[in-house]
Amino acid sequence: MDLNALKEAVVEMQEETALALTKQYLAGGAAPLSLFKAYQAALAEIGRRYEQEIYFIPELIMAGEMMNTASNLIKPLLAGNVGITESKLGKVLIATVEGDIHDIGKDIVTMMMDLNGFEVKDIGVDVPIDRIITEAEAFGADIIGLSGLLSLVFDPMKKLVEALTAQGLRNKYKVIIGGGQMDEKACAYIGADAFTTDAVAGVNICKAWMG
Ligand code: B12
Repeated sequence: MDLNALKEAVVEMQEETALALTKQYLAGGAAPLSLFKAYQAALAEIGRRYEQEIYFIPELIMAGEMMNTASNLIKPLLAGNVGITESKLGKVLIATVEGDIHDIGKDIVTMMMDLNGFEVKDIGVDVPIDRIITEAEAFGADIIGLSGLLSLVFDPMKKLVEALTAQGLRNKYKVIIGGGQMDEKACAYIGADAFTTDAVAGVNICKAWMG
């Protein structure tokens, strides 16, 4: 199914068309995940236009709202596709780190982890690194998942990994970082075990870690 019309409508801020197309594609049997991908690609393009000063904050806000509306339609369909898993694969603590309030990607990956058999605790946005560590300890996490969309999160993420090492906890946790800005270089700088810009790929990395 060609989802370009949907991507185009989102990029062009045609809220009603985007919603109508989302419903139409879902009714027509489009894979729910492919719709998420179309929205993610559209939001990346909106981000580029923001950078070029073609779009401004109101467009970013509207993009977030369109994505949230779509998520609410798509999520129940994903849940229906996957059976409830009795025994959990492992525990993942997820947070968007301090300084950053972007939560759309975090919420998607939290849902995908949950649907794929992980026990997930999402402790929200703008979370100080000390609290992330305390919560991971209390939850008994196997994996710490950090979300961040702003490049200013690289430093707090790096500090978190350093704090784990200083407290003798580094080997206790796998650390995965996600968000549109993440790449190999950021991952090496931060000292994380893996990075991803895709929720499904992130789930697969975590599954591989848990054997
Ligand atoms: C929507 C949006 C907003 C909304 C956020 C709404 C919300 N509730 O989240 C609002 C309007 C609030 C916003 C605010 C700002 N934003 Co903004 N925003 C965006 C935009 C357009 C889309 C982000 C998004 O939701 N993408 C869709 C999701 C699904 O993708 P994703 O987050 O990458 O997540 C996927 C994967 O990365 C992965 N993933 C994500 N997290 C994790 C974690 C783990 C553990 C794993 C495994 C996987 C994973 O799974 C997801 C699904 O596949 C981006 C553009 C872009 N290129 O990303 C800019 C962008 C991130 N914003 C930007 C900026 C500058 C800002 C502001 C500073 C603007 C301002 N001057 O006020 C503020 C910052 C506020 C703050 N302190 O955080 C810049 C950041 C630039 C930089 N290098 O730092 C971007 C890149 C735009 C740009 N190109 O300039 N923004």
